[in-house]
Amino acid sequence: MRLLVLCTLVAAAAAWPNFGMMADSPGGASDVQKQHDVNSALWKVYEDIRDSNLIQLSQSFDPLSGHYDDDGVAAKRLMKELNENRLLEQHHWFSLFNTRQREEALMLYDVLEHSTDWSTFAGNAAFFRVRMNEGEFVYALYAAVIHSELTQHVVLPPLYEVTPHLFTNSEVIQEAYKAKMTQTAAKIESHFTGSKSNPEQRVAYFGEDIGMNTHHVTWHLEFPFWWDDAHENHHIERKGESFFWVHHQLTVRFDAERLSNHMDPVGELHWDDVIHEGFAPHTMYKYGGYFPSRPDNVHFEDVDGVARVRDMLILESRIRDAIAHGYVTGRDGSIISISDSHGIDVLGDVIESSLYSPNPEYYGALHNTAHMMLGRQGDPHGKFDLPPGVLEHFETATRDPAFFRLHKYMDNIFREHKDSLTPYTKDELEFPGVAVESISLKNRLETYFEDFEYSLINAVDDTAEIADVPISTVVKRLAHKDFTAECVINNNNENEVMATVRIFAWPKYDNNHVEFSFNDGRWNAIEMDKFWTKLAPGPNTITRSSKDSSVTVPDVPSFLTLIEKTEEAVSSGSELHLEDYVSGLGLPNRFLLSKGTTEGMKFHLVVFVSDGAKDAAIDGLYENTSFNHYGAHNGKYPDKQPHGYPLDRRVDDERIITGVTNFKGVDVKVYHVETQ
Ligand SMILES: [Cu+2]
Repeated sequence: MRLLVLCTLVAAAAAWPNFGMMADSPGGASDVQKQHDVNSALWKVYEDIRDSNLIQLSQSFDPLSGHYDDDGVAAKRLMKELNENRLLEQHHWFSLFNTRQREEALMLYDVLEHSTDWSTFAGNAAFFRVRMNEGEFVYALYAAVIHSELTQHVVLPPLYEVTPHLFTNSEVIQEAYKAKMTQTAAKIESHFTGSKSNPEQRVAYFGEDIGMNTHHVTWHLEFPFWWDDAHENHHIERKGESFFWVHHQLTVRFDAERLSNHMDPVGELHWDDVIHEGFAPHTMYKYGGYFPSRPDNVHFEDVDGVARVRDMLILESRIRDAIAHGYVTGRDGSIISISDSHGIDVLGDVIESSLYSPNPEYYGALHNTAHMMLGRQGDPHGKFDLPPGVLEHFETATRDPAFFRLHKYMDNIFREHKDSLTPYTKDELEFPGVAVESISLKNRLETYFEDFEYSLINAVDDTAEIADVPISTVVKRLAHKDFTAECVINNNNENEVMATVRIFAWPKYDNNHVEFSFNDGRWNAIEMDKFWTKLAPGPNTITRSSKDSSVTVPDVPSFLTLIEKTEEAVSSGSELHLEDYVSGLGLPNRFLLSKGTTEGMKFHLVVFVSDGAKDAAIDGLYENTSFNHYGAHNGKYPDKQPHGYPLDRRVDDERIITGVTNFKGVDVKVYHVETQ
């Protein structure tokens, strides 16, 4: 049945609907038109464009005649590069970590971002799609759709269906080519990389989860390290802190998965130690061959053109010096204090590093360089002319278990900083008159593996003359049953108050069944949810469904569904309702719980209720939907408190935090139910 539906969709897509620009509101094209154009620009991105309007634009549009808010500076610059044949060829791999390739992608991003009307945006997309490297094009278009004001309501198709090579195994891709060549519909089973003799295989479902990979890529698109305020139209608030937080959460979640599978938490990687875990990616580029492998137990080597191992040690020591001092030194020698809540933001910018770093000349780019160092250990001197490693793409990085070792290393540096701050006092933590009376779960917390099917149509080569056959892959992915938590919160004040409810959970025991201390547990806390709620005087029963968790997003509809919905709206003249999918920034909603164990794995679930009026970054603005985004209004994050608050600082005496009435913890169990 499922296959049948897919067939009709594929047929619909083969007969690609064509229509001209639709007239609309004074703003220009409608959201439906924009969605249609973005779909068309990304459909079969390695092939010729199929949409006749875009084909025509690709031939007739002149980027120099578009409308821009930068006087066409970006368009002139890119056209010059194009006309002087300096741009990377098509059918070549692309990596954001390659400086020149990134510059080219960003030149196109700038052109799109500075386009002030849709005909200029769409015209440029069509024009450059047929003239620039496909990887650069996809990156630039994704970044532009996320950041441009023109595309606020456009939903980006799932990246795993646009560039499937970066999300699945080479074996699956080869099967897909075979299906295409023989014109035989295929539903190919995907398996996680490696074999059972590799213990890391037990947690491969986490690193290779396509939804988690999409979350990771999307985060890096929303908070790009290359973001330049001088160039773009706004400042991205708390970017460095967000860098810390999103990777900290991936790290602690990975550790919880390891504990669920009876493995120790991941150890940190270090420059003068061997890289214990090798990795054979079994993944291939669309163009550029296979991703390079790395054997077990290799010693870090200097990487030509990237960095020397001792440079990395020097950068690390400069950063740790800054932490010990409580300040970083700016380019001009100025002293920038990091010994307060804001310090983590500066430190995140320094460690990544982003263009927000106050002194990249001195502190370097520990994270970005480390990704390249680690990514190249299979061919450090370029002897074998191998393409970049999985660590040099945000899509593929987490497939390599060394990714988590690398991030544990950086997370420990962040912890050194957080631990240097004074613990929160009782006064700071208290919310007078408010008490969490009870926390209960309405259902058993239950995880399982489900089959997820996605299309590989865009992975294979084809011609417009021959209709597509449905080709898809089915992959197992971790999911859980929806659950509801109920909290009784007493408000002993006379008036209604606004509260911020923060929910975390951490594994209760380590792999030897030794209970984590409060201080270690809270550092391993997984953020489950955060939301505002009004508390009336007296007892309040707050029920919250896992489906509403603000750290997660629902599955984006498949590319073909997106196309189908768009074309329906086009032909009926109706509106598109894709609001739920506009931000792909959160973790997948089905991924909220760690796997747990069949007998039930104990987690400590804590609820902390703080004063919403004090927490709100914008007075009176309590938008639950905006916690996922980089900002509710004008790029402002709605919550003033640091990410992870109040568990972000060390707890020397747990009685202080567990003693306030607005904090409560209970033990819960996560059960894993084996399917098949
Ligand atoms: Cu990352």
